[in-house]
Parts: sequence; structure tokens; C-alpha cells
Amino acid sequence: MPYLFWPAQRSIKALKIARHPVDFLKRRRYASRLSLSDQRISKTDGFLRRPLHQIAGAEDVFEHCRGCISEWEARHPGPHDAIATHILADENSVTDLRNHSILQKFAQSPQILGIVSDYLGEVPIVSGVTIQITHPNKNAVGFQRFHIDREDRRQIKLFVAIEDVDEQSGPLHFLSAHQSEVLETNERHYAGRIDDEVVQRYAGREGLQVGTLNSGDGLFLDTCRCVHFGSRGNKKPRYFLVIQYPSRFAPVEPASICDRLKVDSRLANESSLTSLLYPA
Ligand SMILES: O=C(O)CCC(=O)C(=O)O
Ligand SMILES: [Fe+2]
Repeated sequence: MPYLFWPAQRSIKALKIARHPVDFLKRRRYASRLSLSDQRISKTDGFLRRPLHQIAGAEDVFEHCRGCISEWEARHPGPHDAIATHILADENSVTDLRNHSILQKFAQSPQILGIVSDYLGEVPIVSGVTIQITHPNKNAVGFQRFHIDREDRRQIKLFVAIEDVDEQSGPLHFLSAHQSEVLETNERHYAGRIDDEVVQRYAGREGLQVGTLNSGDGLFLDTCRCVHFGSRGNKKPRYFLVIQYPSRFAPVEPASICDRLKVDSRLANESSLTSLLYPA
């Protein structure tokens, strides 16, 4: 694995685990006990696409998101200079879920936590819950080009489509985790952006994965293992609820620990499992 900074990152992670050994073991134990739903994220793929309608309260969550989006769009008619807007975050990038406890409850759903914990081998934390709009644009810069997120060796971002995501709405494009790892090794890729032509060579016969989704579908994607981009040249807006599940011991300090995510503490302390999601 050629990622240049990984030895340093691994040391930081080991130190963090050493500071919280009981917590570490608890997260591993819970992960192995969490009842698995019908599907799992394969370690080879690093991604899973599935409808989320059957999760308790899902329809209300989608409706809530649509309400927030309509309200935001009425106040911000556009056109928009930014490529992406996280409409729940305030000017200091703080998201207060106490006004959106329905989203917090969804992020804590046992089915979702089961899938994510099974893949990560530990109960993660919730480091971000955002309603993300990406606006029509003609750009291919930054995260609109292929890259790997470098917070850790693994993490799951769950992208929930609030409206259909088709080819016109800047879908995510990605390689499986396995294909990405072959690329990293062969190309000695450390950090930064990767040209499309290079990625294409590793996409195999089936080609690149394209994250087109029906409204209500979720895409679980390990953005730290899978080479990906998105929001490139959207012809129309793309509407996602994005929930980020990193390890509690991620070398790069997750946003929730940095106090950029405020949560409803009653809901957070609903069970010994949910209280693991928001460490102090
Ligand atoms: O907007 C997109 O689809 C890309 C986002 C991305 O790179 C990320 O969330 O890690
Ligand atoms: Fe990314």
C-alpha cells in the first residue's frame, strides 16, 4: 500500500486506541454482535447500493429532507457559485441535529449501523449528517476529479438519494476497493487527483461504477478505499442526505469530535450502542 503518510497515520491511530482500550474492545464486540440485515458491504467491493425504504421512519426522513430543500431553494433562488452546499450547516460549519432529530434517529438505525459496523469491524462514530445539494456546473476540479479520501484507511459515507440521481445530476463515479488498490499500487498513487484515463485502465470489463440511484436508495461507499469523484458537470441539482461513519480512532480527527456536530443528547443516549456514536 503506497500511501506515503500511512505509517504516520497508523501510529496516530494506535496511540488513540491505546488511550481508549476499553472503548476499542467494546466497539469490536458490538460490531460482531449487531444483527446483520439481509446485505453486507463486501470487503472486495467497498460499496453497496440498496433501497432504504424499509428502514423504520425512512419515508418521513425523505419528506423532511425535501421540506428543508424546498425551503432553502425558496430562500436561495440561484444561480449558485458554489459547487456544493450543505444546507443544514451554519456559517461556522456547525450542524445542529437538535432541530433535525429525525435525521439523527435515521443515522442511528440498527440496520444501517449493522451494515457499516460489519464492514468496518467496529462500531463507528457519526461524524457528519448533512443535506448536500450540488448545483449545476461545468467544472471538473477538486472532488469532481478522481481521488481517495485520506482521513483513514476505511470509512463509510452513506449517500441517500432524496430525488433520483441520473447521469444529468452529477452521479458519483468510482472503482471498487479492489480495483482501487491495484491502481494505487501500480501507479504508486499517494495523494491528490488521478486522471480519468488512468482510472479507466483499472475499471475492468464492467467499466466504472456509476452511482445513479432511485430516490430513497442508499449508496454505502468506502471513500477511503474506493477511487471516486462526483458532482462533475451536473446539468441539474443533485440532492443527497450524507451520513459519514468513520472510526472513532481515525487519524484525522472527525468533525463530530471537533464539535462541529451538535446532537440531541436524549436520543444519543438511547442505548449503550447509540452512545458510542458520539464520543465526547
Ligand atoms: O460530490 C461528490 O459526489 C463527491 C463527493 C466526495 O468526493 C466525497 O464526499 O468524498
Ligand atoms: Fe471524496
